[in-house]
Amino acid sequence: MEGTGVLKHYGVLFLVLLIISGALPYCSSQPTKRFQFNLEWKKVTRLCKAKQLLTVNGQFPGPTIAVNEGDNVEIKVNNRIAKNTTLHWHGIRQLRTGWADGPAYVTQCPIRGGQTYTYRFTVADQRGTLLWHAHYAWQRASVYGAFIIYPRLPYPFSAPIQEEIPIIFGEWWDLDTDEVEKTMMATGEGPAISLAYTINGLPGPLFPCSNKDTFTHMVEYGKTYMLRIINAALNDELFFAIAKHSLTVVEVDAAYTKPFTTPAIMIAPGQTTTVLLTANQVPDSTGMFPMAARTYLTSVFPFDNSTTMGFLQYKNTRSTRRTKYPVHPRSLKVDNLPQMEDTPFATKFSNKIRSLASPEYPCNVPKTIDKRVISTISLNLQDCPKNKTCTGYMGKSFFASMNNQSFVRPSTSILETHYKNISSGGISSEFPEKPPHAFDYTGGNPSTQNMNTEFGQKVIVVPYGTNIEIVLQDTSFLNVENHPIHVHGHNFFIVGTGFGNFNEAKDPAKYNLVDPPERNTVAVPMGGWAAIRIKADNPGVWFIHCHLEEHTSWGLATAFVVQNGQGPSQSLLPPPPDLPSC
Ligand SMILES: *[C@@H]1O[C@H](CO)[C@@H](O)[C@H](O)[C@H]1NC(C)=O
Ligand SMILES: *[C@@H]1O[C@H](CO)[C@@H](O)[C@H](O)[C@H]1NC(C)=O
Ligand SMILES: *[C@@H]1O[C@H](CO)[C@@H](O)[C@H](O)[C@H]1NC(C)=O
Ligand SMILES: *[C@@H]1O[C@H](CO)[C@@H](O)[C@H](O)[C@H]1NC(C)=O
Ligand SMILES: *[C@@H]1O[C@H](CO)[C@@H](O)[C@H](O)[C@H]1NC(C)=O
Ligand SMILES: [Cu+2]
Repeated sequence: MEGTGVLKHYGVLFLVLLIISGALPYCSSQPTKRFQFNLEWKKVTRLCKAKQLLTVNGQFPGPTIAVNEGDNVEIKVNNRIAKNTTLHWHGIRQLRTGWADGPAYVTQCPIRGGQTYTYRFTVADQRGTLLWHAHYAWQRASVYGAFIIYPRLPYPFSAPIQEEIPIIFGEWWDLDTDEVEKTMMATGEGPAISLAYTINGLPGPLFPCSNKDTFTHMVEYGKTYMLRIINAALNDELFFAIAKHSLTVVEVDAAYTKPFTTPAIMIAPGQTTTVLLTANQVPDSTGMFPMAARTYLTSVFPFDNSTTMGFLQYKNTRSTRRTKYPVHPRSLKVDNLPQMEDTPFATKFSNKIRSLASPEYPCNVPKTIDKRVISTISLNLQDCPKNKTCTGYMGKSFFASMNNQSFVRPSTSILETHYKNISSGGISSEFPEKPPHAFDYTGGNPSTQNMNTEFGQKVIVVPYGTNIEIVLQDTSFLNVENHPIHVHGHNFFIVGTGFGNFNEAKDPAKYNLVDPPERNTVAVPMGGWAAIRIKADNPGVWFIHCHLEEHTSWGLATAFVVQNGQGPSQSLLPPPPDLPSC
């Protein structure tokens, strides 16, 4: 008896020691959810044409990952194609587990064809809708899916939810998107564009051969539904609305918001928005209400100007046969969908998003900062090297940059370089903290400017616990444009936004330090700026980049290194044994 007591005692002590020493990668009291993702080709037909599509488990969109707050997650990825790949769990904090974050050559080397890698991490202190997607080349064109975190506590809104409806936007390409990127980089031109937007992989009735490829969801009059809206498109911000219905936003990027009602939403690639919808309209005899999404246009580059459409189908109406649409031209109208150029709507919508800031979910925005970095986010037009032919605008090549630094992927993972303390490898900590030349960023005549950029891997390095503010300043080089900037490994607070040039003397006084939105991706206003605050409490290397894939390819990116703090609980874990090597 005494013996077992002592043993028990030692057992507990051992566990306590393990936890204190930080040797346990995650809290062992929580269950582990396991998933198997096979990357494979699958023949998929859309818009009258079949093509081989890169998929996870043959599904398009890919499988949903649904876990509970606090769960440990293991996703075993078997790469069964003759291409490299990596996967990213977009918005997951990855506390101390940067090895599982996914961006190729930033936190890991690619998983090569035939190889396997298991992503292991814990989902802590986040709840709501996120997404996962490939983070290699332009593979996320078809390799994406929902990542849902069910909360530990009841929802902070009272409406009983009848059902959850995923609304995942994507783009349909006839071309191989890896080739689109390669051609773009080789010629210096802008990229080809997609043929259609999709809702849950389906373009809808405005496209040829697509009546059968239309997302339709049955609803019951008087019931409230939770829409988990995800923008997985490659290169386009989108507006979304459902005819005659309003949407109540309750959460963005897996952080609760103060609920507000809106006729439509704007959602940038990488962003997620959870809304409540009450089926409270009187349907006509068809019982159908269309929903639609199209681009929020802020660029002069060629773009996909199509509209994807789906339907809410009210139950118990005369016509419930799916084959009947387009029922009537009138039923294909979504009057509350903003016009493509409606920047006032986009601005008003973004400004309504506020953190819930309740006792259960306090808004932990840093009230003071240790460091402010002001960075331009810009397109560039690079002079063509003598030995190359560039067929971009004016015989030059398009690029993009932050503070005139175009990020070029290194040949090995930056996280590994950092962990092994290798000073070589070309990565430097000298990312400029201010634009190298001050100019009228958003005014002036851009065509008279020198729009060249510099190439490399300059990163921002901060000690553990730093409160850092990053001001993202759009420029008018080529065109002013809305850029969705995504930060890995941290949520941030959008404390201020504005049009024109950021004024360091005046604008900080107007910041919202009470209930600013908490996100992982900020849509920086076109011709304007956004100030974000981050508590750098996650040791590792974290990619910061534009979530328009074309801009990432052109170099609109950097990385942010958070050094280890005190002791194991503030230190990056060792790399897992199956981490791919370069
Ligand atoms: C979309 O663009 C195409 C090609 O540039 C053009 O022919 C068409 O009229 C445009 N459609 C809309 C709705 O603007
Ligand atoms: C062009 O010249 C640069 C050096 O000036 C060299 O690094 C590059 O490999 C050359 N490219 C081709 C296609 O010859
Ligand atoms: C990393 O390198 C720096 C500079 O060479 C050195 O001061 C530091 O002690 C090294 N750290 C480790 C963990 O090796
Ligand atoms: C960016 O760097 C290039 C190359 O060094 C230089 O020519 C250009 O003037 C710089 N532009 C800005 C805005 O700093
Ligand atoms: C795949 O990744 C490995 C490791 O970085 C690299 O050596 C190889 O060239 C890549 N393959 C392709 C086709 O890019
Ligand atoms: Cu961008």
